[in-house]
Amino acid sequence: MPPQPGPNQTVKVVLVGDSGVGKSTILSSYRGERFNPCYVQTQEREIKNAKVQVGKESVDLQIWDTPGNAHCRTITTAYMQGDVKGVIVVFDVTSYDTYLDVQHWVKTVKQYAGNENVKFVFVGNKNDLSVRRKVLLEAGEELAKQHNGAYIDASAKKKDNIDKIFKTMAESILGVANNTYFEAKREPEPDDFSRSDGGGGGGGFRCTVL
Ligand SMILES: Nc1nc2c(ncn2[C@@H]2O[C@H](COP(=O)(O)OP(=O)(O)OP(=O)(O)O)[C@@H](O)[C@H]2O)c(=O)[nH]1
Ligand SMILES: [Mg+2]
Repeated sequence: MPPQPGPNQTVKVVLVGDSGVGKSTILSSYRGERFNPCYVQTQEREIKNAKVQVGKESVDLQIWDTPGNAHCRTITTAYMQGDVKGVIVVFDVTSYDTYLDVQHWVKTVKQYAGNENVKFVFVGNKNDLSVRRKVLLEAGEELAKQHNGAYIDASAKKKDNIDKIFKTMAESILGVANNTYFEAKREPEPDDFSRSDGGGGGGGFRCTVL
């Protein structure tokens, strides 16, 4: 097994999932930005850095937000290359298709990431839309079991469990996570967050309220 990254090392984490599931909104929510109901489709990758505290240690995550659009998937596979330590796979709990597509994303990661020890955190986003919910919590937890990762039920809109996504990923990379983490009722700690200058375009051209 390759050595685990030590504290204060920058590690690459990629956010993937179908278009519209809320990847960019999760990231902006984590940064403390206001929820934007307007859909601005990601066209290229955007990179943001987050320092996440795990106990007395901190991990610098370099988070790559990728476009879910099927037309951009060749580019997205390129973003998965390099030394990827963790992948956050997002689906929309109101769309069963986006849940089914998680398997496609996992397969693509395994094919391109070049790191068989890559850590997975699965996120069922938009859990604020409970009336429209199609994917049960248990189905999300099943993904975590199947791929030896963690599952987090979240809402970027309500900022519910958003800190936990990145904290779980950091813990997992440091090798201190356990699969019951998401059930633990820990208070989120303030994370230092800064935007890097490596950002590509986030410039979308559509504005659709889903
Ligand atoms: N109700 C609700 N809407 C959300 C939530 N998260 C995101 N959205 C909305 O869903 C739409 C798509 O969100 P994005 O973050 O742009 O989705 P994305 O996965 O980055 O999409 P691509 O960039 O095309 O891959 C936007 O209109 C958001 O406002 C959530 O937790 N709840
Ligand atoms: Mg996006």
